Amino acid sequence: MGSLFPKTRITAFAVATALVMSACGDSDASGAPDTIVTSSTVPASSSSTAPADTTPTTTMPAPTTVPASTAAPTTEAPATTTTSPTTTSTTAAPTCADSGPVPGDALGFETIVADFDLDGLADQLMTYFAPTEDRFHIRLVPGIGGAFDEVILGSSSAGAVRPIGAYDIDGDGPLEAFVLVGSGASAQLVGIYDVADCSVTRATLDGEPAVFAVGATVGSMSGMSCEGVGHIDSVFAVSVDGEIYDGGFAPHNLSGSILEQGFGDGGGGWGSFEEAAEAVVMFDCPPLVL
Ligand SMILES: [Ca+2]
Ligand SMILES: [Ca+2]
Repeated sequence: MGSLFPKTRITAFAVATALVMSACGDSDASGAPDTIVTSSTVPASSSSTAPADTTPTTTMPAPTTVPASTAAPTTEAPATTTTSPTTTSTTAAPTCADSGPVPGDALGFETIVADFDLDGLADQLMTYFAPTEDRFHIRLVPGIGGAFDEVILGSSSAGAVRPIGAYDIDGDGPLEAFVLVGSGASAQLVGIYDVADCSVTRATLDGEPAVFAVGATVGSMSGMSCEGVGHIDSVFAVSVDGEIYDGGFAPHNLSGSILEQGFGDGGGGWGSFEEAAEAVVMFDCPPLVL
């Protein structure tokens, strides 16, 4: 029976059984899917679309070059000297606000680098663990300077957390980020962040932080695919008897940081657990471009 699922699969997930049993493609035994690389196929052609939205919420450094002479007006001073303000109105390069340093006890830094906002400057996106909070943080260090930092809701020391990729999900040019936000018994949990010039925003689905599971248990398995244009697909297969699995996919459209599930296809005979896992349990998104 022909598969309705039109996805190609990445080689990292080609060995289905091994992937599934190890909770999703962890060939290097790192506890996370094998997906990230540098250099890639993120569509460079879209680079012409300037980052539409945000003029960076810049804290333009006030011109500190106040002529010292004007501060202390000596009344008899020749007018000529005071009226030569050396106002070097050099337009200071815009920069982002800085949310402050990371906690001193922070550990477990994981970083990816990409030009998320297409301004020509490499931006760093990192995660780290804050022991005193028992939470992971996500931190954006834009190429233009500054830093944005916030807690990854729901994270704890029990889960694997790290950024794993970037892709223009909504097709507007700037990249969105994939971040491992936790792990279950047999799956890795992937969240999506909308990356703006100076901040990141967790994508939501039905008002809650969106989580995509990549993994499998008997009776149910799922993965993610970036093959579609302008959306991301959740792919899945389920079985009522634990032997024959039916697969399908559900597109998720992204608008800003809001995901909405579209109409997919839930039919298709995948056959055995192993066959279904090979087709479904994957994180099929392009590796990073730098
Ligand atoms: Ca940039
Ligand atoms: Ca985008």
